[in-house]
Amino acid sequence: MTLDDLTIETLAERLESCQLQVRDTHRITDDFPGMDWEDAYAVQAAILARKLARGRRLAGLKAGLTSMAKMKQMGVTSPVFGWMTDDYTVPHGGEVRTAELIHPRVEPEIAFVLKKPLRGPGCHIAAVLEATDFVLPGIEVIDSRYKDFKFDLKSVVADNTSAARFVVGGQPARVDAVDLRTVGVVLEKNGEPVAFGAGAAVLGHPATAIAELANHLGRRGQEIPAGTLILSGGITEAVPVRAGDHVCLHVQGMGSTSLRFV
Ligand code: OOG
Ligand code: MG
Repeated sequence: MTLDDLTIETLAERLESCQLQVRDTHRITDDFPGMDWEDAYAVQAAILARKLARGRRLAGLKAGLTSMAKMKQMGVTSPVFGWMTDDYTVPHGGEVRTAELIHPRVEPEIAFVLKKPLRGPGCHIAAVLEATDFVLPGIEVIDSRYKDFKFDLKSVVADNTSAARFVVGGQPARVDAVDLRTVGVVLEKNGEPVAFGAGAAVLGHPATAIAELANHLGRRGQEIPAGTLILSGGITEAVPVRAGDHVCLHVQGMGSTSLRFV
């Protein structure tokens, strides 16, 4: 850590205020070029603490920048991890109020729900599959609090990996009923297919993203509790959306989920 508690708290307040007031800001690494990963995750944790103190509840965890398409789109090279609170949840087929977001984009993802806790280090695909209750389609709505959606890794970690909204739905599948590497995904916007991919786009197998999250938390003495919903990361590049758009994600063998921007 290079930043003191007061600075961490000030940065958390700055980023959360941008989210709540729907305005962007410059990268925090512009002000603190020497900040390290622990600083970045400490800012992210301080934002969560602010929300929990106001009565919000944790609704899930996420891995991001887990596919080549996403890393290339954002110009970065390694996965990042974050969280979603209950107010980020959109019901299956529900509405997102676009005026509450800065410059939203949508991502096709596979969501995991655990029946057993996972703890790293040493967590691997097999442990993840054994601990998974079911998988299902998930659309993540990301909304970077940084100007023009441009950031470096530490800035985006501090900004809770651009998390904003998400929907899950469709047909939950057991992990032995689908091949998560070859499973095909089609993302449609207003009835037009706009992005396609297969599960293997995420680190070769989406369960790897969950294992990496468990290992990341394990290094901090934390685990992923049983029952946790986890988004494993965008399979394709993220697609910009605006008010009036309807977005639907089809995942082979797992049905569809959708949301509408109003
Ligand atoms: C960072 C969050 C990336 C994903 O699924 O790759 C992410 C961003 O691109 O703004 O959630
Ligand atoms: Mg995502």
